[in-house]
This record gives sequence, C-alpha cells and structure tokens, in this order.
Amino acid sequence: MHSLLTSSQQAVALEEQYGAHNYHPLPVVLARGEGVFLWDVEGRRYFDFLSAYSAVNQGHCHPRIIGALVEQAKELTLTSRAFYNDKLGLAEKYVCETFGYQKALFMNSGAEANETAIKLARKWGYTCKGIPANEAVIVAVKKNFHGRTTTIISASTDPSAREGFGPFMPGFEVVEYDDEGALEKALANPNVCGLWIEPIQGEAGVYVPRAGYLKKAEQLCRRHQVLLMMDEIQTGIARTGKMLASDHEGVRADLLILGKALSGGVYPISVVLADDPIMLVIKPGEHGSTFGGNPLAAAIVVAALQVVKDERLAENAERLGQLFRARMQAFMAKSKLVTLVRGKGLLNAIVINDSPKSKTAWNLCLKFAANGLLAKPTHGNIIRLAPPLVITEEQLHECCDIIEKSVRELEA
Ligand code: IF1
Repeated sequence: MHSLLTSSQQAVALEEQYGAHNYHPLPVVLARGEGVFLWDVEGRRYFDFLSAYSAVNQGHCHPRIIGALVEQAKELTLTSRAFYNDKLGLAEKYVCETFGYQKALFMNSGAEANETAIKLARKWGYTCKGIPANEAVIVAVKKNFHGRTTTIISASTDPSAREGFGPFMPGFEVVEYDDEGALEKALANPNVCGLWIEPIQGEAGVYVPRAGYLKKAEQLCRRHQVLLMMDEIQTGIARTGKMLASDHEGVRADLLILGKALSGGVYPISVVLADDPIMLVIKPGEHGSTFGGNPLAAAIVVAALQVVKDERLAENAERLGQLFRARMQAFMAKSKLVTLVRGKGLLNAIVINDSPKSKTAWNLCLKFAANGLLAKPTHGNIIRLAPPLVITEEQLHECCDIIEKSVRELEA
C-alpha cells in the first residue's frame, strides 16, 4: 500500500477543507485498484460495482494499458496539433476500423465529444441541409445526460443540473424518450439537424427503451435528413454485451460519440466518429483542443480497445449480464425492498421499493460497502450495478451473495 495518507478520515477532512463540494461521495477512501477490486486506505477490499461509471470496463490498472501508458510516457506525451505526431494516425485508423467509420476527431472528456458532435451537426445542417444561419435545432430527449457544460445542460431536464447556471444555449428541442410519435413530429421540422440520444439512459437509472425504438429513430433520421448523434459514452465499449449498445438493433449512428472506457479509465480520451461528408464540414482551425489527439492518448486507446477484443469482454458482459439479472429476478421474488432489475449486458440497475426521496438506496449502498461491494444510487431509489467486464462468473455469484445479504440485513 503506497497511500501517502494514514487514514480515510484524514483524506475526507482534506477534501472537506480544500476541495469544492461538488460531489457527495460514499464515505470510502480508495488507494489501489486491480481488475474488479479496489482497496481503501486501511486495506479493506471491495468489488467495484460502479466501474467509474463504465470507464473501467477493462478492470482497474490493466497491465497492457498501463504498459502502453508507461512506454509512451517515456517518449512523448504532448505536441499539440500544431504539428503531427507518430501515434495519432495509427489510433485514428484503429478506431475507424473498429467501429466502421471513415474519420475520427479525438477530444478529452465526454462532454467535449458531445460539444464537438453539436458543432458538427449544426455546421452540417447549414452547409449540407440548407438550414438558415443560426436556426439549426437539435432534438434531445427528457432525462438525458450528456455532460456538464452550459451548452449541454441547456438540453437537460434535470433541475439540479440546470439550477442557477442560466442563461442557456438556444437550439434544443426536448421530447419524450422512447416515444416514436414524439420523434415523428419533432424531426419533421426542416430546421432540425440532429437527434441526440443515448441508446440506454444511464443516469436516468439504466432506462432501456422498447425494442425497435432505436431502429425507428434511425429510420426517421434518414427520412428527414437528420443526423443521428448517438452518445455511447457510457453504453459503448462492450458494456451492454455488444461493442456498442446500438449493435443490439443494428443501428448505425451518423455521429458516434465515445469516451470513458476508450482508455480503460487510465486517461481522459473521447472521440467522435463520422463519415467524410459530415466530418469534413469542419475545416482546419475551426475546432480542437490542446490535449485532443495527443500521442499518449493515442497509444493508450489502441491498447485499451485491443484488450476489449482479445479478452472478449462484450461476450463476457452478455453472458454474465443474463446470469446477473436471473439471480436478481429470483431474489426479488422473496424481497420486499427490491422491486425491479433492468439493464443490458453488465449495465444494470435495481429499483428500491421506497420513495426516491428516502435514504434507503443510500443506506443499502452503505451496507454493500460494509460487506465489500461498492455501488452508488443514481436518482433517489435506483442503484446502478456495473462491475468491470473482466469479472468472472464465480466473482459475479460472490457479488450477488453480497447484494442479497445486504438487502436482507437492511430488511431485518
Ligand atoms: C459526473 C452521471 C453517469 C455520460 C454520458 C456524456 C457524459 C457522461 C452518457 C459526460 C458522464 C458521468 C459524469 C459523472 C458521473 C457520470 C454519470 F451521473 F453524471 F450521469 F455515468 F451517468 N454522456 N457520466 O454518462 O462525460 O464529460 O464526464 O467525461 O458528472 O458526476 P464526461
């Protein structure tokens, strides 16, 4: 253990005094991670069932990804895009071939990738669809989560994400999610350049739309010359049992937005993928960022995606996700506290039979922690359960035992 702090309490006190209070973490101070495991400052071991919101699909500190980071970090970390570097082209090719697109634009955070997609969709709307200047509209959906910038929260319907941060960016129309009629209406507006959705709404509580919704959305986008902007930052990279959640319905986004597990949780990397007619509307000097496409990120992203393929993480997520939901269904039949389990692959959530305003879900997560498993409620009474995709069947059963034991303890 190499933690510089001698106790968890010391860490919490430091953050309380010197850190912004923009989070309310579970009272656990982590010092080390490996695979599906995390250890706190005192050396207690936990199963990670949050995976940094699906950024650690490959498991904590995966040796191949860390190896790529360390090797490249000794050579060259950042040049800025004022010059070329010898790793970016290789990463762009690898990512384009992995997901089947002609071009990639690398950024850093998921929010920046979504901002990039907004700019691409708008500029494509003006230059290719003929939308009058500054009148482009992007259709978003209720309970979306795409990041925390002032433009992105302009499309949010979550008061806590918007309160006190106005004025907001115009040009967004927000409709019901999982409602094909609402899409038919909204996309008929000739000024609409993009439909911006998540294939499964993570933050909303792992809300899986009805079968066929994504396919219908794709068809409506084609019919009305609207770009399908698919935010797979949380659902992508094998999390839902396929390389992309869109793959379950054979849907191909016009703008594919990725982040988080692109780096295996080792480094902030995001990317927007598109074909030439869309990507090339942005000309040299019109968009970018200091760290976007740096050689260190480029080396990491190739290793991180190779791990996903070589270790068949999508297949593992598919198989163990079925097993997980089956065990939870069986357990729910005997539990008053857990009323629903939903998800795809290893992106799942349980719904607690209590008011969203109650502390029951939080208290259950405290029980999980005391029993060696880390998870956190999303909204109120929903607990997301998303382990790294490298988890084994035996470990998954051990985690289900912990979950069931904790629920029984809370019910007692
Ligand atoms: C926080 C939520 C999850 C995302 C999708 C874009 C982004 C995210 C579908 C932005 C990021 C993170 C952000 C983090 C907690 C977590 C989160 F609770 F905020 F909503 F996962 F559901 N699209 N999600 O899930 O990517 O800029 O963060 O790299 O803000 O607390 P980012």
